[in-house]
Amino acid sequence: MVIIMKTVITYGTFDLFHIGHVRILRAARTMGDRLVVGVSTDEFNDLKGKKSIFTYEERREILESCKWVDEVFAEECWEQKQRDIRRYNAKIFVMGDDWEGKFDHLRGDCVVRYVPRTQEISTSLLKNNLIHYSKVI
Ligand code: C2G
Repeated sequence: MVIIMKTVITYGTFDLFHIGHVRILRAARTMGDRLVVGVSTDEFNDLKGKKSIFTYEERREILESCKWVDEVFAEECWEQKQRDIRRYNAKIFVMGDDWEGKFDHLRGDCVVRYVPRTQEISTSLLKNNLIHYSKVI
């Protein structure tokens, strides 16, 4: 009997891994049987105008230890998604709704789903809090 795996794919920087990341990874994984995640390299972060606290290798290792993630690969550019979707035979592409509409062009290759972001938390909020608390200690 052949079992067809329904692969879900998502992307992100995932710096200072937090509950918002956990929730979207869980939401994505539970839409299928396997979740593959493209983690932005430090170089691609530069392109995105993001400076991570954790290096790519550290962010990759953290994601690989997350129960909802089955495989991690490098996200090096904006244009690789269609190739990745084909490479992994992904049936569903998931992103937080801060990206609503930005990846609709991928609908030709797979289902595209935007899920609500977790409110009240973000990497930049954590960074600002850490900076603030380091001053008051
Ligand atoms: N996210 C969320 N809730 C938060 C913070 C983030 O649901 N409070 C989601 C984002 O919507 C995204 C994922 O978690 O789907 C990863 O977020 P980031 O690490 O900020 O990734 P981003 O910089 O949006 O990179 O090519 C796509 C980019 O790599 C996405």
